[in-house]
Amino acid sequence: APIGVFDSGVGGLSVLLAIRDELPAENLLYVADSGYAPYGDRDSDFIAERATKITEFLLAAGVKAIVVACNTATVVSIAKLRAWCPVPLVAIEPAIKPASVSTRSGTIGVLATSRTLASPSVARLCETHGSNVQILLKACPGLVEQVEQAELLSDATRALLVRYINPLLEAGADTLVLGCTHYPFLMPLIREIVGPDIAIIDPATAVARQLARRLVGNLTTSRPDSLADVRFFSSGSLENAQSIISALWGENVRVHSFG
Ligand code: DGN
Repeated sequence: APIGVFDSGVGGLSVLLAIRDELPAENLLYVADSGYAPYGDRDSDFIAERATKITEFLLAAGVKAIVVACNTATVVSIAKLRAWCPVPLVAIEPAIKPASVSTRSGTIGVLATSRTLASPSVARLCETHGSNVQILLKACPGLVEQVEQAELLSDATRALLVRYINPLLEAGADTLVLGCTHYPFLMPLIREIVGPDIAIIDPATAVARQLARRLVGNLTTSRPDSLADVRFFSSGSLENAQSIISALWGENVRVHSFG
């Protein structure tokens, strides 16, 4: 059975890439809810409803586990999904804990959508891990859209990043948490802006490992003769989805329509 992975758009492909690296024999189904992206400005009920629809679709496709590869969807919908979803659910969330353990300056910056940063789950993470560490939350409107349009290196994207990141560096942050799955695709620009000495934390690999642990005993064993099957679905324009997903995934893929 395949593993289902979803995001509001193409950002979750950063998690899908980590899952493929960690579990190369697994068949994967990816849903990009691009027709409704970005989730950042939608209200919680709307996002939770989309998460439910996508989860039902993945279950109908026979998945053995579901990965919520969207921080925004996690913080608004994970409790509801856990209450009824019959297969293991693994959800990404901002890596505030590891960042607060590893910082040396005692100041960390968290980049994410406004919706994620305003959520009770992030407030809880800050309360639990913020006693000896200064946690600076930085909402980054516009970055998801830049990634959805494959503007990974443009001047406009760079200007937005500089505007969001510089105040964090000026405040002494030595560690940045990428709290939105779209942002790892901006890593080349982010690294260029912050220089070599700032730690940048992307929890995608940790999520893939957690998934592997949850599936112990239910993993696909080696597949010597054929490659694992990875299938892509989008609720947005298929033409757009096809070109952007192919670019971010690193090979030409066919995208099917969803929803
Ligand atoms: N990739 C989503 C996240 O991790 O929060 C972006 C959500 C959105 O669409 N704003």
